[in-house]
Amino acid sequence: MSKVKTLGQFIIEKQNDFPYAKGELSRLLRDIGIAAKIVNREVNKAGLADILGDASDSGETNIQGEIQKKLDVFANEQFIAALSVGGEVCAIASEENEEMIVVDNAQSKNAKYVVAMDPLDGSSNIDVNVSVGTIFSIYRRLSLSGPGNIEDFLQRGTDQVAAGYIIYGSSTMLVYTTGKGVNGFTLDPSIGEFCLSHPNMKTPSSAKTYSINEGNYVHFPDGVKKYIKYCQEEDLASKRPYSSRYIGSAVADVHRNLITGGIYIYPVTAASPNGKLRLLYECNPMSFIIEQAGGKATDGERRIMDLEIKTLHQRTSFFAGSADMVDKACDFMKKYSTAEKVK
Ligand code: P6P
Repeated sequence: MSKVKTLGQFIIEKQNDFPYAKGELSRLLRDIGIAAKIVNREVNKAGLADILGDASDSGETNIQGEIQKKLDVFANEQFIAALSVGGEVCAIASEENEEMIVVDNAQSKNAKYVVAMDPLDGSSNIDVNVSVGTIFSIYRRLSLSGPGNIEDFLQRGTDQVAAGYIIYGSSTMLVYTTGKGVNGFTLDPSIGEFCLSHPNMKTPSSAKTYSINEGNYVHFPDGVKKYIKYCQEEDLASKRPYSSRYIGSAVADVHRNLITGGIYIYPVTAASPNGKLRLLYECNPMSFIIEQAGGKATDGERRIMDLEIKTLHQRTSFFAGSADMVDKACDFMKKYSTAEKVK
C-alpha cells in the first residue's frame, strides 16, 4: 500500500518552502482542516439531523438577503470557532456576517493573519443533496498589531498568502495553494484524516465543458451570448459543440473544471448588475488556485487577482478555468461588450 501522506504531514513538510515560517501558517491551515472535518460530519448526515431547511421559521436571511440554511449557520460558527481558538488569526470576514469579526483573545489579537471565507457556498443545494463547499482566503495582516481592521482585508488577490476550498461531495476534498502549486487531499473517514490524493494539480489549457446559468441568457452581455453560441457550434477541429455542465455550486463547478478542464462564467445579469460572486472570499481564492494550476480568471476583461477591493462583500463578474477558453471568452467580450467595471 503506497505511503499515505496526511494534510498535517504535508503542511509541515512544505513549511520548509518558507524559510522564515515559524509555523503560524501551518497551524492556521491545520485549524481549517479541523473545522472542515466537523462541517463534513454534519453535511453528510444533514438529511438525518434536524439541520436541513431554513435557519428559522421566520425565514431569517443573511446580509445577502439570502435565506440562511441551518447548515450555513453551523458551518460559519464552526470555522469562526476553529480560527478563533487556533490563535493564528486576528480577524475574520465571512459571507454570513455583514461586518468583519475581530478575534481579540490574548493569543489572537497580535496574530499575523486574517481569513476571508464563504463558509458554505452553494447552500441552496443542501436540501437536494448536491455538492456544496467552503472557500477560504488567507492574507498577512497590514495593521502592525492589536485588533485586526478592515484595511487588512482590502488587499488584492495577488497579496493572498494561501487560498483553498473544501468540497463536500461524493467524497470530501480539501484543495489549497500557498503559491507553490495546488494540492488536493481526500478525507478518509476511516482514519479521520485528509490524505494527499491529487498532488500538483494542473488544469488542461482547453477542454469541452462550459458552465453558466443559461436561464439568464436574455440579460447576458452580447459578448457572453456570442461565446455561448460559439460553444454550441459544430466544429470537429475544435471539438465543438462543447458540453454544458452547471451545478449551481461554484466550488463543485470550478473543482470539476479544474480537473477535467472547462470554463465557469458568472457574468453580470439583470439581477446581478455587478456580477453575483464575491471578490474577496469567492473569486480571489478560486482564482489563486486556478492560476496556480495553470488556468486563468478574469472579470471578462481584467485579471481577477488584480482588482482593487473596496468593500468586504464586493461582487464581480467571473470568467475562470482553462486558459485558452477564458482567453476566447474574453476575446468575445472585448469584441462585443465592455465588461462591467467593478463599482
Ligand atoms: P444561480 C451559490 O449561491 C453561488 O454563489 C455559486 O456557488 C453558484 O455557482 C451560483 O451562486 C449559482 O447562482 O443564479 O445560477 O443560481
